[in-house]
Amino acid sequence: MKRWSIIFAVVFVLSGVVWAADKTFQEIDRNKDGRLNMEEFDREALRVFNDNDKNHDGALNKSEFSQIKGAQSKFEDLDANKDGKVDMKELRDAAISKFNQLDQKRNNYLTDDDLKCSPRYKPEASPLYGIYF
Ligand SMILES: [Ca+2]
Ligand SMILES: [Ca+2]
Ligand SMILES: [Ca+2]
Repeated sequence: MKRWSIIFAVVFVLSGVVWAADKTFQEIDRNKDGRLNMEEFDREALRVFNDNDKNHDGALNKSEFSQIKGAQSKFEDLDANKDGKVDMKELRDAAISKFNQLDQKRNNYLTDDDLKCSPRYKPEASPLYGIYF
């Protein structure tokens, strides 16, 4: 019985670590103004991009892309020039269009309420994935 509770405790701690690796709204909001602008998304997206560009060729192939937990877009949709890789420019073009769709007030930032209007909104997921990936 005691051994089980130790195992559960370990699993609980590990799942907390994995979850914390997904940055939440507050962490992406670097200037702490309670809203997210495109620069803040870009910075966070670049970090995720570099983390997953395992062969360091400046692009994500399908297997690299598939490692991104929480990614909501189809690889094929992001690969605009159909070369089998997604680069930061393709990601950013797609991200800007999603950002602009949500930025109804055209003030170049998104609040938590704006993000909740997204069909891609998931309360448990990092807001990054509503815009990028
Ligand atoms: Ca901000
Ligand atoms: Ca790569
Ligand atoms: Ca491409």
